[in-house]
Amino acid sequence: MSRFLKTPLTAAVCSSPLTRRLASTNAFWDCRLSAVPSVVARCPRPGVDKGPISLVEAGLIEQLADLGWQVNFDGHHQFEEVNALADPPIGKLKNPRLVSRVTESVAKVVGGHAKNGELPVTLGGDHSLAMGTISGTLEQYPDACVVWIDAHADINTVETTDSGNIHGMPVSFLLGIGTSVPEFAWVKPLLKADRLVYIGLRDVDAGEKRILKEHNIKAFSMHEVDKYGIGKVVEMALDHVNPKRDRPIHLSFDVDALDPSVAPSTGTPVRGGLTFREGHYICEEIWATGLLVALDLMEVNPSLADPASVQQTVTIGCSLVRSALGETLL
Ligand SMILES: [Mn+2]
Repeated sequence: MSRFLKTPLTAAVCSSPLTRRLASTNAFWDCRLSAVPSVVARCPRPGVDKGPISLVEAGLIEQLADLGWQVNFDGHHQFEEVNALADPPIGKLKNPRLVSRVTESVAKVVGGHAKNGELPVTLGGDHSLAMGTISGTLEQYPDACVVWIDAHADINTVETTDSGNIHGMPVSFLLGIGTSVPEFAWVKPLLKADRLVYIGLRDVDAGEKRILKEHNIKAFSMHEVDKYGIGKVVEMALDHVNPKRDRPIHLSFDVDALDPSVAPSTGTPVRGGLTFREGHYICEEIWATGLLVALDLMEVNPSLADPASVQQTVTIGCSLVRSALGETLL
């Protein structure tokens, strides 16, 4: 059951190995959480690019077909080579040309699938990719809302970012907050602040907290999940961005929203996160609305942990996607 997608239900699985060509340069892999010694110790961290392919190798395409989806998977997207040395920072922003080119290309791919009535499922990869996926969705569905599941708000601006890592900034670009960067002129500020809601936040920079308040952006941190329970939180989140349950929904799910004990192999783990069931419940409830038009599953990074932890993270990545695409417990 889906209000916006064509039948037979068709998923277009896009895997976006952003950053692969920089893996050896170390340029992209500076950490956001410099206060966490264990994270610093593991930087730089090539390997986010392997996240998408490991989900596919784990059988995701077949699993979605078993759920009744027609699945189009056209391999892993290849992007124009950008020489890291020819991509010096713009202000603080790291690898701006590469990120801009890859995300713009993702926007076109996702927008094309959405226009076709298919459900774009983007596997990442760096969460900066959501600049592309959400731009693609909003191009086709201007009144869509975004449900962003994450430990982080990813809403730093050119002014507030300390690290210059663009994966901490995609939401501000989509909202058109902060000084605009000519390199990212293609990102139109199509997202309205009242069409965005967060669940799972627990590591938000001071500047980001200010932005959330100033723009009145609804966010349910882990505090609210503890206080109200995940069922109530998802209901309140949808009441905010989708009060009549008639707007298309773009679900952008960063696996670091889950507790590191559940999904250990990710770039910026933060303790105190969503449980296995809370993560799946969100996906199940979004699917149950019949309004899902796009899904991102981001920041699976198989290079960061021991093999058992990697397998655990990849397996849960697959099961989150299945839950968001209609798998139920009964
Ligand atoms: Mn994120």
